[in-house]
Amino acid sequence: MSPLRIIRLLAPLLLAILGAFSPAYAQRQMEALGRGVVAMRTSSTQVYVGWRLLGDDPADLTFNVYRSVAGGPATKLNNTPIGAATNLLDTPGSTALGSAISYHVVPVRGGVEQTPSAPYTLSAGAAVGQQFIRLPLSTPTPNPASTAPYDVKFCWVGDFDGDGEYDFLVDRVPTSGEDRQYLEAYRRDGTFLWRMDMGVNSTNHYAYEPGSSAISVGDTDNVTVYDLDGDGRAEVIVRTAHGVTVTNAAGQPVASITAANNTAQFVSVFNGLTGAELARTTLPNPWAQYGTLTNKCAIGYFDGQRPSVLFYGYNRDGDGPFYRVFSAFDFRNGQLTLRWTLPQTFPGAEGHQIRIADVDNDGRDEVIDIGHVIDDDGTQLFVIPEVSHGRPPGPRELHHPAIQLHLPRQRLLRRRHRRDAAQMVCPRPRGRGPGHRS
Ligand SMILES: [Ca+2]
Ligand SMILES: [Ca+2]
Ligand SMILES: [Ca+2]
Ligand SMILES: [Ca+2]
Repeated sequence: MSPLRIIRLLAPLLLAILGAFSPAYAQRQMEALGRGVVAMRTSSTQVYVGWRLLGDDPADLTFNVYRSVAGGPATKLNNTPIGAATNLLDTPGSTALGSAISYHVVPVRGGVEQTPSAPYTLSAGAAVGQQFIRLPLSTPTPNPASTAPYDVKFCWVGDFDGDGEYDFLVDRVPTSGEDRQYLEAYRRDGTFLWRMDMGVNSTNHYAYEPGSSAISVGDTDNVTVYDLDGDGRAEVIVRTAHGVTVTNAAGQPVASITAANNTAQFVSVFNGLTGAELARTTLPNPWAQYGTLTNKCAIGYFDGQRPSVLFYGYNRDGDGPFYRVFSAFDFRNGQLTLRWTLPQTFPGAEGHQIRIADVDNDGRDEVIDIGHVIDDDGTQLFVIPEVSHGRPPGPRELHHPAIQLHLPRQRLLRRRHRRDAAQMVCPRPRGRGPGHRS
């Protein structure tokens, strides 16, 4: 029998064996997003219009683009449906540019128009090159008792009202002094929804050991936004403590958190539209003897199908070592439960930001923190002791089986490291890296 004939006969068996060992990837619960249409003036005569192609869109989907001036009838801008791009340049004319212009797109499949997108309105006389959305804040200062100017440091996005378009959560933090902090939620059109007063425990903003309910300090946010339960509306997830309260746009109380002391810390899930607290559980702190925890937050699909929220907390023993703990939580059927928690005692191998990715190609997400990776089940996948403090992993290539992480370093690393699940590359670093922390 010829070798070719043998291979042909064995091929089905080999494929069956390979299939048995290949991970079966379940469909991930994703956000229900619309087309995210945006428009901006690129010159005195032209407008860029862009929109979103979704991961589960059919490959043959095309789009029609419509323009409406000053609330007038919509005019189609393209002769044939657009399939090669998700943007176009419009030349609406000087008269139109002096008015508000609304754009929307309509997906086309098999020659039939589907559901139109939400419109995006470019205001009359919009500035050329303005690549952002102006969002008027509800008030110059959310704290009438303070003389400190209040600014915005971080913004989180999620669809609070379920229309498929992102709304906004922003922090309101004093730029000087020791005053309390706030969170504010807005619809995409700027409608103010609710305000969270982080309370008396948010006045200490020391980056390494802030107050028990402080947010947006140093590289820790203690806040994130995501549709955790898949109902089409995003939740707001916050590390809370005694004294946190929420009021709606009319100033009426919506939520209040009390505790027997100022050191107890919780993870709370809030309704993104109303600010009502939906669930709360205790934030594990195995290092309570060194103080409360400040946290970086992330979303990971640790079971391969549904999102969990990760809190990566740390504190410090005086001016000495940092102590860290990673805790993952599930918000399902209205209940917030601890999925796993992993205290860490080894020094270094951490950095200013974390990344979430499926590095071992099993369909479930891992947590990447500079020099170590935590497996989807909360166990340590590997540690590279020589890699110490640094910047977050840079561009990565998401084609499997290898994910490559490029790490800006703060200290020299003299040899290349390889691990089964990831390859870490550090080509001839020179000198001290950016943002060295003494
Ligand atoms: Ca929305
Ligand atoms: Ca939800
Ligand atoms: Ca994985
Ligand atoms: Ca894994």
